[in-house]
Amino acid sequence: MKKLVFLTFIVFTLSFNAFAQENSPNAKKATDADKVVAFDTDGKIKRGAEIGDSKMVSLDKIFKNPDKYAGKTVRVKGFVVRSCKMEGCWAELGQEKDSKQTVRVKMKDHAFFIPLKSAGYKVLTEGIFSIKTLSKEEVAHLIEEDGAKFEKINKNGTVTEISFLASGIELSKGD
Ligand SMILES: [Cu+2]
Repeated sequence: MKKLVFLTFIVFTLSFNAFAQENSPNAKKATDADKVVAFDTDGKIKRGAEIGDSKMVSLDKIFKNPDKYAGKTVRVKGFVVRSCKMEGCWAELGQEKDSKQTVRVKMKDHAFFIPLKSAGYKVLTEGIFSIKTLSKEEVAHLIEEDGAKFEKINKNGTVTEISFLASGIELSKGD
């Protein structure tokens, strides 16, 4: 019984955390300026915190061994395969523009955003990996409202995926 209570607690905590981001005191709504593609003079779109000099890890390594990098601050490169169509609060990051295997990059605290038409751009981002289970409701929201795609949806409607909480992100023209 004790175990069951504990497990229930864990499940609640996890699902609460999934929504906590949008309720962060730093959370914002994307403005029109956030939503449009506007490169700076260096040919970049920089959003969120300045990218630091944490360890560079390839997406390939992450896919092979996600647990090893969970909880550590690292930098990754890739391409935007798809991104949030509503506010630009997440991007599916792949090794190529049309990769099937992707990592969901979430802009930390819902406090900064990438343009709505970010697909195909090259990405450099810094943040923290985690393995996340999204609730059925979240999965439905991401698909219906935001235009997300999932490789594998569990029978009960949840999705377990590799997530990346970005503190900062840089986009450039990819070729
Ligand atoms: Cu969004």
